[in-house]
Amino acid sequence: MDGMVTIERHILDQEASSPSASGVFSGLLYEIALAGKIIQREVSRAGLIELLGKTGDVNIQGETVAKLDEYSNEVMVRTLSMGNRVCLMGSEEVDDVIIPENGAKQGKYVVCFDPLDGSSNIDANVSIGTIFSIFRRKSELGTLPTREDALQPGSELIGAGYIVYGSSTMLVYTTKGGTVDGFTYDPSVGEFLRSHQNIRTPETGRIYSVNEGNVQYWERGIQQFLVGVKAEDKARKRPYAHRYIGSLVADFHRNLLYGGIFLYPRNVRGGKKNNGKLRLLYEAMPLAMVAVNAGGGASTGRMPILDVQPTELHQRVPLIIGSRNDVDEAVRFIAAEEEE
Ligand code: AHM
Ligand code: MG
Repeated sequence: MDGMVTIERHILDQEASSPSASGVFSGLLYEIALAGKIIQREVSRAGLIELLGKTGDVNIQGETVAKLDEYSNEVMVRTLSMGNRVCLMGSEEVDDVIIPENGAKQGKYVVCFDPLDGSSNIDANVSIGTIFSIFRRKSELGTLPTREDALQPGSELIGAGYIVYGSSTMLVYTTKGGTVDGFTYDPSVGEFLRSHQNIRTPETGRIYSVNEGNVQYWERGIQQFLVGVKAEDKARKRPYAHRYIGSLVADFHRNLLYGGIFLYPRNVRGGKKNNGKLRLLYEAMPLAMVAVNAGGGASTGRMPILDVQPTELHQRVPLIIGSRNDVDEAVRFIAAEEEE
């Protein structure tokens, strides 16, 4: 930790160095951090609630137990609706876009989020996370927002990041053209403190992360890339280690720090996921912005994730993300197979 810089201080410092900053965006980031604190409190009690809340679904405080992902969604929507900064939200938990009553006309920003990704892992105490994308609104200020406000490509992102609820809780975020910075939550002071300044991901990794049980369904380029990362090649430090938690934020975060590649390919021979599994707007795109700003890469296999124009709020996209040289190599394998 560098001299106990809170996330608030960090955001204010960044704002001070950008003459056009209005403070509204900073307020929005701070709201996301606040939502993260509230969600982490509940996540850290999940086992206890399970233990004590079984009879009649009532927790120790006498409140009805909501599913944690629904609860996290509620927290995000309420927190982001507070300051009239947001005109429209998109959440993995909600079919249509969410328009907050107060900010609809005057809110300058659009936020898409997965409030609790990897929630099927909760019962096993495995790390889970919140992922968010921030855009400027497209529709005119003073009017009602439209669905198109959410359907913006990654090149329009002005901020993105995630919160991982792991052995400690950590918030990682980046802004357009900015650095990637990480903040670890200190429960004793109730603050996110800057712990990782200007994160850079290794250009070449040593880990590959993929649900390899599905390898039979994938295109040949991916299959051959995977054969390559497992083949012994001392000069290239191969074989890579295989690590797969099955919780996107946790798998991504580990690879960001240590170097590695995460893949969730599309199925081309059977299986249902012909666009992969992960969602463009609030899973692939925000992590792509973090990866790219940390010196890494992110691709669908055919184009950069940040160039994909969304057509639907919940659209899925194949995802290859992580260390730049590894992502580039996977993309080359796919292209080579297509030429044949
Ligand atoms: P979810 O949004 O329903 O939680 O699903 C997303 C999760 C990701 O966290 C993870 O990368 C992926 O599903 C794992 O999928 P699989 O079990 O098919 O490997
Ligand atoms: Mg998810």
